[in-house]
Amino acid sequence: GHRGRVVWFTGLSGSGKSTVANLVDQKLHARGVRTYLLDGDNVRHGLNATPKMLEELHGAGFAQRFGLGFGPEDRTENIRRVAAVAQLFCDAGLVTLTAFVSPYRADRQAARAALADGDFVEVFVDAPLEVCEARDPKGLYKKARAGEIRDFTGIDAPYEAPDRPELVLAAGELPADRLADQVIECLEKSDPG
Ligand code: GGZ
Repeated sequence: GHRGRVVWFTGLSGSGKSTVANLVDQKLHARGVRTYLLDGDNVRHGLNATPKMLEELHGAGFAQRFGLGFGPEDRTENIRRVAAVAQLFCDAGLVTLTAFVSPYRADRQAARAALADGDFVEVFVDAPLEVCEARDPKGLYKKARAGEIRDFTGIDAPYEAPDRPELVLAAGELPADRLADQVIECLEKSDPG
């Protein structure tokens, strides 16, 4: 089919958003579905570059104005731009997967509101903080606990869980491959075409 949609993964750092989204991307691709995956790796290094990255290119003042970090306003702007890009890819007929912490309900709501009914599929990657912190794949929780990183989600910055997501993944309990199958099943149920 040619129906574009946005599959919006949200959850803590280390919950498995990117892993599951990558598996869903591969599985959809294998079925001939045209997809695109937006995540921190391709967005926060490019479109939404950090102040540090921009400083090298354009100097401190420029970096201050246009770089995006992890304070509340920076996250809101990060998600606003991601939602805008996702909407464009969706218009182009792609199943667009986004994998960002996206901790604020209002920001996710705005992303949803920009799309037609049914085109926004919110997937809560629900792993308990203890599980994410035990995984700590990048050592960021450890740094946050030590006070070396500030505004870290779940430690000294909030995460607002979705009220009515289309899907909740028990990401502390099931392997990523099973979770990816649940996402595919959810997408097929809402659009069998
Ligand atoms: C949360 C942070 C932070 C802070 C760096 N808080 O596990 P990761 O490494 O790969 O995923 C996290 C990613 C979060 O970026 P997002 O663009 O998804 O965040 S948001 O949607 O809130 O704008 C983590 C890393 O960047 N990271 N500092 N302070 N995660």
